[in-house]
Amino acid sequence: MDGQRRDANVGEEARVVAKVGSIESEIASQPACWRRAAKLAADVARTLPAGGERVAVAGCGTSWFMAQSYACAREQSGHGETDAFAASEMPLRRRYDRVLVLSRSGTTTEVLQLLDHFDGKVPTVAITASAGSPVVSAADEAIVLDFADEESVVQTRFATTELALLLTHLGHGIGPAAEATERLLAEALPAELMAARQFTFLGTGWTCGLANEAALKLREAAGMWTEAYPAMEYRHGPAAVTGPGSVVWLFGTAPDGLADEITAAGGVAWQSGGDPLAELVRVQLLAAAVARARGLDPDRPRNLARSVILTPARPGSSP
Ligand code: F1P
Repeated sequence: MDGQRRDANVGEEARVVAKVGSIESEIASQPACWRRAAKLAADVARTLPAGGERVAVAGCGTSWFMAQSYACAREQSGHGETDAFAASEMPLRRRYDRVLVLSRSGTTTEVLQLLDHFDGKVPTVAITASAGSPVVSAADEAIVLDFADEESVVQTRFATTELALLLTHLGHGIGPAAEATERLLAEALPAELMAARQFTFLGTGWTCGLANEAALKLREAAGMWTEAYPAMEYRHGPAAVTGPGSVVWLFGTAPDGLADEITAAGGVAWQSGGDPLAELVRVQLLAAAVARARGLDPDRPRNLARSVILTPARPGSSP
């Protein structure tokens, strides 16, 4: 198959041919993974937070940003108060009815420490890609999305698939996002995005988490200078970095007049108005393409591992 590989992880309906490496294959398989997750949502409904529960969602890196999107979508659609935390920063004294943790690897130290803390105190649920991972035994209940697991160190489809599951559980149909993504996968990446030197991603509501994830993707895979903010925060400082070679990427509707200000500063205001999840996929494709154009391997970026496992400090070592 000459450098091409068949993706066997997501079932017949999701088979795609990779053009270059794992990440491109995994990115392209997302619509199929989302539809599969949407079908699964009814089967796992009783494991996921019930309406009215006060919920905390925690994770690290990409998983934290998916937690942010879900928390906002859940609260805004009237299902109950929902907070998202980096697993290392969750306040341990607050009262929650359920704690949900997200971890593709199921081995991330900070997530396991949280589950250990809440053991026997609060019902816990983990969503992971790996049935044999420590989070499955550490949480009271677990949902295993092994069909969306990935070879690439950089997360793409696992993260969006768990979000698709959670959004479906909230009553949001994933079909339009999947269709928009299929159309987008057939498009070429715009030259002005490939040529940019700096990206600022802006979101509102549940797309703030997507903006954070978009910025992380370009940092992780391509080592790029990226930032992310709630859209209304852009004028409170972040505007200072916009200039020639900047792209300010707006998920959702731009605040009045912002696109003109970005253009006047010499930047590109990128606002497709398309489905936010499909736009995140465009960023993933861009991250892989920019990495390869720079001679980097987007599947195995420097200084990154599939999961972060911290070794305990030795007694007597300095703080
Ligand atoms: C979390 C995470 C990823 C990151 C890198 C290291 O992993 O921080 O977001 O991209 O791969 O691990 P997990 O807890 O979801 O496995």
